[in-house]
Amino acid sequence: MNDTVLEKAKRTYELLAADPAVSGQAQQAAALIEKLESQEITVSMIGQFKRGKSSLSNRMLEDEILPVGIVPITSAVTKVVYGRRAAEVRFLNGVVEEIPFDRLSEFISEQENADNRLGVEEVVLHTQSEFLKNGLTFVDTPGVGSFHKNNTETAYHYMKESDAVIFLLSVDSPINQIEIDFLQSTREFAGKFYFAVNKTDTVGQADLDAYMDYCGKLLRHMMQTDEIAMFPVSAKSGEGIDTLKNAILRDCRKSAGEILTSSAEKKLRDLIGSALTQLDFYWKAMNMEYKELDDRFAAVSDAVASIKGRAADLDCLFEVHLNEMKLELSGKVKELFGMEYRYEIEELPMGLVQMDKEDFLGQVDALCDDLQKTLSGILLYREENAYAVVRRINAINRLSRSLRRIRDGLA
Ligand SMILES: Nc1nc2c(ncn2[C@@H]2O[C@H](COP(=O)(O)OP(=O)(O)OP(=O)(O)O)[C@@H](O)[C@H]2O)c(=O)[nH]1
Ligand SMILES: [Mg+2]
Repeated sequence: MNDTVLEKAKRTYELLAADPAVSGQAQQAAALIEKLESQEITVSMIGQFKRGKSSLSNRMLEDEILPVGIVPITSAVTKVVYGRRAAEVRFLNGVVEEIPFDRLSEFISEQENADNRLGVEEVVLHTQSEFLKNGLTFVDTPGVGSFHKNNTETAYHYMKESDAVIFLLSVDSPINQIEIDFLQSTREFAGKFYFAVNKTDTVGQADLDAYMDYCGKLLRHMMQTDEIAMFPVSAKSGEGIDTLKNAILRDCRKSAGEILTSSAEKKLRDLIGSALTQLDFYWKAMNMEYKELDDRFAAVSDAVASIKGRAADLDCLFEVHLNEMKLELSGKVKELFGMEYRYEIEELPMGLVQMDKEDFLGQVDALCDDLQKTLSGILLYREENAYAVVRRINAINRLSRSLRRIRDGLA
């Protein structure tokens, strides 16, 4: 069964990779293929802020590694995998830095890294937890709905990567609209749901029963199924944790393929949808007034000139600057043309190899020139040759049709 969705993902990748107009989606398809081939499941802890996600994660991992607290805390996606105890911070600019565990909150707490001013992309922790032994990746995420909008955005953005989710509720607060909205979005991507109800230590049995009954009905209605898996737990006392862990491990053993297939089909549907939206945009761009396109291309030229000017003045950390320039150019294309134009961001472990300046300037030039050439090509900017125009229009039509066919074949 997995083969089918894997084949569809591969076919999608081939189609997308052949057209630079959808390079962002091609990268996503490549990541999806890698995930399906590795057959490794990602289980994410998600929910509203302060439900106890990090506390419950610590309990499940039997290691007090994640910072917890009374105010909004978690601000970065934190992945946990099996291995010798170590922590690494991955920055948006590609730099990867190993840090001691006692410095974690500098990078993943809202208080110490407000609005993610340090540019953390994610943190990866390695610990020898039994729960992770069979290759499961566990992820703690920022909570949605707090004053800190960047945390909500990070959580929404990240949930697209989860295969299975532990959706954390808390017995001291019935499910609310913020949680309902978040759950509706998550349904579009995850293949399996575990609804954990935390803080059971704070109520008596009668109140807990009433809560489970009320939320159970609501969740069955929202998920349109009677098979809702609900787990009352207390991160504080440890009650119910083993039942939750065992259910997840049993499913990972018995139905990993099914969970991955279901989540991969949803992800493939989403990325095809986003590629089609992008192709739609080209129609609009091709029909734009010359003046409007001229202005946008002039803005690209300005951005390129500014990058080249800055590059000439730099004298160290060339690899980091090159990655940052790629991110800057992607941002500019998004801003001017509304499209995802992504580059491979090279990973840079600390103690990077020093690129020399000549090589760096050559790469900056190539990056800038390629972007202008590609944009002109895909948007047919000032293209006088009618044959080239027809060929491009046909290519976009063919690509859209093929993508729609794959999407229609998904469950
Ligand atoms: N009584 C009780 N308190 C809990 C339990 N789990 C967590 N808490 C408390 O709830 C508060 C929030 O815990 P966190 O684990 O930081 O919550 P979070 O969901 O990770 O919060 P954000 O990262 O800000 O989204 C802390 O004060 C915890 O001590 C529980 O099972 N029982
Ligand atoms: Mg947290």
